[in-house]
Amino acid sequence: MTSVGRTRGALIVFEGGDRCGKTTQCGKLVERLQSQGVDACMWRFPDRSTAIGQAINAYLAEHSSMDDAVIHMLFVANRLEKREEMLQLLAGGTTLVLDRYSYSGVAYTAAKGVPHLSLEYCKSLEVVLPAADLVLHMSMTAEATAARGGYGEERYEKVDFQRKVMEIFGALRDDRWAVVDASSTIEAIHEQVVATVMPVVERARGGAPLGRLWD
Ligand code: NYM
Repeated sequence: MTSVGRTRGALIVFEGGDRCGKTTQCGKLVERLQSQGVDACMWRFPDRSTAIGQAINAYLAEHSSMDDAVIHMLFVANRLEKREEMLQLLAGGTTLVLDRYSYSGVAYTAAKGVPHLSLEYCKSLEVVLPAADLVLHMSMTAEATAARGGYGEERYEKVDFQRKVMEIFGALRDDRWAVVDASSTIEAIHEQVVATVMPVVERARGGAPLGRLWD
């Protein structure tokens, strides 16, 4: 993907298992960025507000069941329907902080171990989307997240499955990923996140090109 100019926003993504504290950290990061004069906003994937997102929500709440390939496609479509808006915001200088993205998409589906839904196949469906400038991997054991409040309310919140998801996140890491110890305190994590994010925001502002997923 080509550079979108000298003032583009950064694409910052939080990833990790369920109940690892991503949403709290996304909110705190956006507040901090804004307080430092950085134009920033937070999105979550799945975006449960769209028609596709509502179908995903029903599936996650176990109010409906779906073929694994179909639900995977819905998660992908839920990102693709936001692609244009995402690119426009970034090009206009807004830093986007995402609570999950395509990395969750491929990790959760590949963790199911369905032969025709391999990691490579899942990746291939999203190559038209921008890559994150930075993925903050909130790392924690599956057992530790299971002890947190609300765990088990949604599909996928099972220790064995989460362990597989975490293994796949580990295999996806490259030099754009930073690992954060999610078992630390909210404030300690936040300070580590801010220190990691600021140089990335500066690089994007300075014209570092936006990448394409999996390149
Ligand atoms: N999830 C999320 C997927 O299976 N595929 C995806 O592409 C995305 C973005 O949905 N268990 C799963 C991961 C989580 C759930 O939960 C969303 P939350 O608490 O809203 O992040």
